[in-house]
Amino acid sequence: MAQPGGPVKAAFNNVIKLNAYADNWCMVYLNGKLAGVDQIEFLPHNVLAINVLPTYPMTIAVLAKDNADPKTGLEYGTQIGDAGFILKLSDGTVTSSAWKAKSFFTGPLNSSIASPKVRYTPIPANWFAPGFDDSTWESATEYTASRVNPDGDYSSYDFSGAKFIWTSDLNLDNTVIFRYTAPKPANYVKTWTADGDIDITNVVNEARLAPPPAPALFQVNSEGVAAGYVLRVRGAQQLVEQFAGSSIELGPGTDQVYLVLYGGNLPAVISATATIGGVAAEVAYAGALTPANGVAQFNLAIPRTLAGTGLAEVVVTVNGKNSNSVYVSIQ
Ligand SMILES: [Ca+2]
Ligand SMILES: [Ca+2]
Repeated sequence: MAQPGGPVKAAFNNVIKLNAYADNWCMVYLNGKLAGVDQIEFLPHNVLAINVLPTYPMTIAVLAKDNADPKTGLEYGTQIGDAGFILKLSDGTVTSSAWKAKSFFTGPLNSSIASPKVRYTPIPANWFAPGFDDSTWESATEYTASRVNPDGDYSSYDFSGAKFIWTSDLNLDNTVIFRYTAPKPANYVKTWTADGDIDITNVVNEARLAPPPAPALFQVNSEGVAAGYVLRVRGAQQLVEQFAGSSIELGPGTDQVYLVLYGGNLPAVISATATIGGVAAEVAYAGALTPANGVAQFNLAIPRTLAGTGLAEVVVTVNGKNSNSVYVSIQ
């Protein structure tokens, strides 16, 4: 029993159930923290069921993948597979068109099976964070259960009242992120006051789950194109520009142009240097994202001497260890 005036610990009856079903795979973040990952990389139909100690408002962010070859978007060689996602929390929160959706891997473009091409959009940092701006994303599209055709144990879990959702293209959009912030349910009263003392925000590095210590730079595709964006400081303005699939323009000499890159496997940063196209580039920032999730960000000032370089190799060096090489193109 709690002492009068002392901390009140959460009990098991404070826990709610989360059921998620993805055709074919998903991972779920709640309020910026990884809450659950489908353990099975590929099963045609599977349910992820987890216990949740809720905190409201609750930002739910889901990355879902359809079964699709990363190079062609096809499955089983020559087929275009369809997708679908549904989620319900026992507090009554359900998937619907009130959720946001965005595709980051689409293909085969124009449904061309004979000559399959795919399109990738870099997944933004902190897509899972409560404060992430998804205001420009499309609303999720609802699909009937008969269209998605869920199978297996699906019917033994409670999804009543929830809608199947995806983007507007159930066939070609293969990696989709959904976001929704659930308000505090009416009449909900939080009865516990002790949030605990455990800190698991850095458990990946702490438990040596990822192979440190070389920093890893994320890439958009198998050709090594860097994952990130360009931040252009022009007077009092800060302009964000995408560079995947295009060249970076350095612009007028008064612009300060930064390459913002994402990566992982970042140890505690004691020293950080970088080269772009073999030229030393100032590291304006090297560190973890907030909330911490094992993803690192590197802000590199692009030297103006690189104008006209074309394809340029980027390497960061943290505590004396070189990262893999990624590539950008500079006009
Ligand atoms: Ca598909
Ligand atoms: Ca599928």
